[in-house]
Amino acid sequence: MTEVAPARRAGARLQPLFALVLGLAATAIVTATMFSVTAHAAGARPRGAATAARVSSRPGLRPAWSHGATATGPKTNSIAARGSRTHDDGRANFTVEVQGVESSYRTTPVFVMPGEHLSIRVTGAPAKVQAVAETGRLHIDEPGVWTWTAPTTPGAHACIRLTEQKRLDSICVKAFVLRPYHGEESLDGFRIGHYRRDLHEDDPAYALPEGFVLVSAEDVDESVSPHFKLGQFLCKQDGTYPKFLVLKTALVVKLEMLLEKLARDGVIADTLHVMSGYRTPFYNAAIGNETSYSRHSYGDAADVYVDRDADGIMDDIDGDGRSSTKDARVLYRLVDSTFDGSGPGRLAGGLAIYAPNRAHGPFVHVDTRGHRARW
Ligand SMILES: [Ca+2]
Ligand SMILES: [Ca+2]
Repeated sequence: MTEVAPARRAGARLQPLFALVLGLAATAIVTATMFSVTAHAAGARPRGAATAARVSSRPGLRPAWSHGATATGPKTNSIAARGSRTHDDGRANFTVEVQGVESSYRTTPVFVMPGEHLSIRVTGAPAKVQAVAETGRLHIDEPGVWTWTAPTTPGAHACIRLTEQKRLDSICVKAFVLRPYHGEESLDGFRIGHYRRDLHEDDPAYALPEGFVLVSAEDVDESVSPHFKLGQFLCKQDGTYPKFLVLKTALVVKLEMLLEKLARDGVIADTLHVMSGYRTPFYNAAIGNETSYSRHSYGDAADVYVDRDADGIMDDIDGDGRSSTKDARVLYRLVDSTFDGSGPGRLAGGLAIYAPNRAHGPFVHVDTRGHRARW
């Protein structure tokens, strides 16, 4: 099922330990491939329904990833007492380009239609890169360029693992196979609402989503990148699993880059709190938004803040002793100075500060609509 890049012709020169590692890896690859083939043969993905009751019976349970990054030591969110932690940026020593977005994050998500042909290109690797897919079909087009054909099962997700052969650093391009969408008001009982069919300002970024990520209860903790989980982007509306969302690779990459920027300024956080990621048009209207064109409904927007102590409000990252709009302004400046619209187009987008009110603390809205927007 899985076609891989030809191995380096160095068998005779392999050191015994390296050969052992390769042997174990090959065994694991074969096992993983067999497993996924078996799962597909069974035609089943019974994960959502089986566990929905367990999860819904625990309302208010905060997922582990939403808790503060500072797991040890006294709780603090002041800039003066951040300690000596370092930020693991989760970057590999080479870069992958998928769907027009470049990323060197060791987990990089990509969202594909059933049976879609996905082009994967590697740049900057110090040695030959080998690719192995857990499922689907992988074809090497030329050195460093592959075409992966997604399985036809909506809801499947699989790693296409790219490994450079010098230091064995690797990137998992984690492909999520979308459930095709044609404007239905709900999917498997999960309310979507209505997308407008007329494009806002003729911008194709406002086209009807072609598909949705199916999120079972187990998928909530699925990593989409080194510091973000799929569940962080779920719409906050009620409903049982499976749930559905739209998410864009560029948004996840942008949020990872923002975490790196924060770390360079001394604010080390394991993730950003995503107060609002994907919003169904149904939910967006229900919370009182009058626009039908929120970027949240297109999967490329997130309202975020730093919340290492998990108290539900922005941390005091400017060190003035309190949480306020000034802390959101720190995030704003970092985004504004990094993604000014003149850089990679896929990462350019909207940015706004929101002051605290009775319903929420301060936060910033970040999106990757493809061009600069401020309000
Ligand atoms: Ca906090
Ligand atoms: Ca502050």
